Amino acid sequence: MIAVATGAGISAESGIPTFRDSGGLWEGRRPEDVATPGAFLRDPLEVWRFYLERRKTAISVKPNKGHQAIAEWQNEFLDVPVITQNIDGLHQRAGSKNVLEIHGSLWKKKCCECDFTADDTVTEMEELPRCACGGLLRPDIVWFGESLPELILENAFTIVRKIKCLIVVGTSNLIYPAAAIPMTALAAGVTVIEVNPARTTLSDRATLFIEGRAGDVLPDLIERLRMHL
Ligand code: BV8
Ligand code: ZN
Repeated sequence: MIAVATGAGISAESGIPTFRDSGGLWEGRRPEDVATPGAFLRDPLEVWRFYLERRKTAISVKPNKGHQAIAEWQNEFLDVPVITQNIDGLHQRAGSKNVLEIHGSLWKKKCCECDFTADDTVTEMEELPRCACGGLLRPDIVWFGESLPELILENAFTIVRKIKCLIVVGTSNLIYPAAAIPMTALAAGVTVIEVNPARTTLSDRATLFIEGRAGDVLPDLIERLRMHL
């Protein structure tokens, strides 16, 4: 069984800026200014607007060959879990099932006061959305300093301990606990293949580092994997 762990880099070829590459999302912005509970407390409308902009970008692009290759593997290998740090929903739009969104989703909102959550696709906002309970509604996304959805994270760690091969695509492996996922796989003796045009903190420890873009490497990686699995 194989699983895939993805970061912002897999959506780069679709036209969604990554976080840390030049022209990245955080250029001109500090994550702590827009992706923290404190930022939302300080200026909820500004934070909502940051995410509504990202919704507009995500709506305007399409999944790329990297997303599609993974969706095809799921047909071929049935349950290829996709553990993603991304919130853009492009894996699902490419047809992937079994997607674990460990940092939440751009397409969901939740109440700051009660456990109300709902799908949400608006891209314009005049005034702050409120829950029936009166609480402020916020993007259902994991911000810096917030813990990740426990069950999803636990499931991700369980999966990567028992598979044969984890393919890590398009992440700088800088953000924890997401960056601990490939390390957990390695510690469990799982083959870890990293696909990235640049080396990262994982590259020296990965079983195999394949330098290249997701859309170029993933489609034929499955042919090479098939021989070994
Ligand atoms: C937690 C959702 C504590 C939001 C994200 C101080 C204060 C608070 C916390 C901390 C702190 N110091 C450290 C921490 C911990 C912090 C952390 O790890 N910080 C780092 C800076 C050290 N972690 C957290 O805060 C986490 N929570 O620790 O809570 C706690 C603990 C217990 C109980 C309560 C609380 C929460 C982290 C989640 C933050 N939310 N996203 C949003 O999206 O707006 S993080 C966000 O950034 C992404 O989700 C993703 O995880 C990360 C971006 O990383 P990547 O995806 O890797 O993207 P990046 O741009 O970095 O890299 C792109 C890669 O793609 C590159 O390698 C590039 O070469 C490659 N690439 C480019 N093109 C291609 C490509 N690859 C393939 N093909 C291509 N074509
Ligand atoms: Zn509520």
